[in-house]
Amino acid sequence: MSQASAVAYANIALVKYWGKRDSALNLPAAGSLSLTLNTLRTDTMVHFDESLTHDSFELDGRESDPRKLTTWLDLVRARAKLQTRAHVVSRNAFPTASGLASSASAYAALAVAASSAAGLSLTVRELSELARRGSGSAARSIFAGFALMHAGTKADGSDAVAEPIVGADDWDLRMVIAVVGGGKVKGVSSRDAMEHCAATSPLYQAWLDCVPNDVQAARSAIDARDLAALGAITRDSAMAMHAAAMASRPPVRYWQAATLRCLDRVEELVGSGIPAYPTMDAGPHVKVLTDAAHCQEVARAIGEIPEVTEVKICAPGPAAHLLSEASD
Ligand code: 2P0
Repeated sequence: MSQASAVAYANIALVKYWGKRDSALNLPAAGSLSLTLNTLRTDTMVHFDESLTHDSFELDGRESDPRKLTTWLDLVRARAKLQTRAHVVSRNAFPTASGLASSASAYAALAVAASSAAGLSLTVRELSELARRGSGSAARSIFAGFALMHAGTKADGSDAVAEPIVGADDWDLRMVIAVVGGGKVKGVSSRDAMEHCAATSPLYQAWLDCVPNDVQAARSAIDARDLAALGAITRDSAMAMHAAAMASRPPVRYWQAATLRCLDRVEELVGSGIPAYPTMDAGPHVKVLTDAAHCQEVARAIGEIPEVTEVKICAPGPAAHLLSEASD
């Protein structure tokens, strides 16, 4: 009987991940680059309990279907040579499965908690790989601040891991998140959407062709602390990803009318000289990259849009970490 608790924070990709080279091992088709945020937090407790006959999963106070979790926990059990079932309790400090990157913080927190509870002592690289098996973006949430995810080339996926590039304290940017439509659960999962896009979108290959240059340019912009350069890549990568998704047959469209209103408002801000660069994930919400000096003004401007139900200002956030050591 062994238990551990961990916390992890969601990340928002500045250069997006959209498409896989292997679905079974969840290997990305291209690299990506992200910023871990300080407020989108998941707390997870894992308890391997001899008295259980199956895994149980409580998410945000409700019993949830444990099937996907069991498949992932089997990886941990195989590595730890363990048969024991687990009780998992997880809580998100933000809407689940709505395009606010809840699976990223979820599987990063799970990787840290479950490996510790199982008695494993994994390196951060191994934690990143384990988190990736649950959700591609989770590999990046193992790390603080800016993280670079490698597509890797190995068939076993051991090189498809993230690495930290610039820490949370090393560049004081802000991500302003406009929650559109109350953060309701999205219609089509990003996993299904990216598979459908890869299979049917005439723009999918063009999208993949953009990514290596965008990752390289984003790295250079981060090294130079050049917000205008990083912001332009952030905006362009998101638009290219959504263009590829929208060109799927039938289309995958996460945008709502309020999404466009947010993008219009961001353009107005840019027109008045404010650094504001939008990005969007598998949901209608708009996230705006800006700096500490302008984040309040950006938040006020997009908060005025009627369908924007909540605005969060996030700063670079910490790495996933244990809250309590494993105990017997
Ligand atoms: C990203 N997204 O880079 C991209 C941009 C959504 C849009 O990673 O299938 O839950 O579990 O590996 O990580 C969301 O997809 O996908 C995502 P899986 P994941 O953040």
